[in-house]
Amino acid sequence: MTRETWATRIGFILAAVGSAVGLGNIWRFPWVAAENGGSAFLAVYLGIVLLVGVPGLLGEFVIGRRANRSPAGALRSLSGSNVWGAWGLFYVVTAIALISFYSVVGGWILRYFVESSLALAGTGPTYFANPGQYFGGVSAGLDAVGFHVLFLALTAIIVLAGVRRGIELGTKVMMPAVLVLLVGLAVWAGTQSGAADAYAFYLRFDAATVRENFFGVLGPAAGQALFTLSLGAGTMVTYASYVDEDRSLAFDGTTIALLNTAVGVLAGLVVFPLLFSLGISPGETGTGAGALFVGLAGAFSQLPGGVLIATAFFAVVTLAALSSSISMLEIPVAFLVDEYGVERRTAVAGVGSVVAVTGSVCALDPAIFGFVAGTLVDILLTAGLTGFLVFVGWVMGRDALDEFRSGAGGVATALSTPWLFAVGALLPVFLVFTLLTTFGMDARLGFWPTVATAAALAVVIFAGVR
Ligand code: ILE
Repeated sequence: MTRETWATRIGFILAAVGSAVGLGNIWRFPWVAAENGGSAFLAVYLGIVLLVGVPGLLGEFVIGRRANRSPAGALRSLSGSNVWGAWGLFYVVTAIALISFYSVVGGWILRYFVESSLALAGTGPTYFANPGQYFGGVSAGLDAVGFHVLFLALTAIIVLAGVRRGIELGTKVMMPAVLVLLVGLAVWAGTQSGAADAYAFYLRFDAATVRENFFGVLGPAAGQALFTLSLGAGTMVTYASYVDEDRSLAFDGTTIALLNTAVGVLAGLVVFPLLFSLGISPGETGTGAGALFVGLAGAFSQLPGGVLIATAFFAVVTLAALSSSISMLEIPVAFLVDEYGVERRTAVAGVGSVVAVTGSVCALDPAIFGFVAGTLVDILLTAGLTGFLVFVGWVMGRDALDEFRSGAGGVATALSTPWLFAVGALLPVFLVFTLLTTFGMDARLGFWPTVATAAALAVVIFAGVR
């Protein structure tokens, strides 16, 4: 059986943007940004996306396209080592952990979308009456399990249809819809009374605040950058494994990161004005995963035209979440198809059943949900990306450079060697550093030793590829 590839270049870009743009941009980003001081966070986050996210994304692309395999098989076949093969299984586990909590939130969103549509059609505005109480019901018990399974089933249908007819076609329809609706919503939100305060909170750049908070926001900003670009789980390795050799990975990767960032910033331009219009200061909405839902649903219930806006908003979020969840489900599915010759249908059914159970555990137990969605995901993704980058820098080495240059233009080719130093030395050290700060290391103490280690590693790689 020949392996599928993307039918078109834009198909790959949109699928990857679809993977990147998701709950991370619309639900997690405003929430994490608000908790970490708004604009100060935004500045550090954008820096990390550019300096760590883009090169890291290209690292995953290089592995995937070189091997034409999903992560586990790719690491084994490129290195010829069973140790790397075993490490590859880590990504299958990460993907399952991710999609387990992700499809629970996807289920909440789906529920809000269904309810908003029903209200729009005139059949009873359930959540508009009491947003806070309503969320309690949505996020607990059998209701949460049911919508989680429904969301997962939608994901599985798309993945079942395959790379071209499912993922590519699906994201080609979903992503433009998300962009258009989101721009419309941002313009509308800009006309609301809280817009000016929201922009000040979110966009005003203040160098002094950034400097003061730099080390504090580093960990969350890095975690969010990886999450939003879908890095560290191997979705981008998997998607790049369906890319032809004549495409410039550097160009595509930069485009994908830019589009993803634009959507993230745009989502903030929708969410913050709405919250401020209601007099809710985002930093005070609490840390709970549901704060944003309660705040937004409250805004929709009070603002003129709220039902229509709510329907559009939750449609955007549902589509964005779906185009991400398919990229996560594709990892274990591609693993079974590539490595064990399992039929796609059987693989989707098998992995789907496992996630139906693990997701239900997350849906029923808020403590497990909180742990998986927060700490565990940050750790898995950071460790996962570190593994990929060490592999690119130290196992692939020159091969990575060749792969990077294949199909690339002059500028990208010129940047390929500095890129290899970055992914082989600077980025892994930086990622380990952020991981240690997550575990409580004093960032100020660790900073200079980290810089020294990174520099030393860069010298060794330079000596190797010269
Ligand atoms: N990047 C997506 C998001 O931001 C998912 C994260 C795939 C793992 O929602």
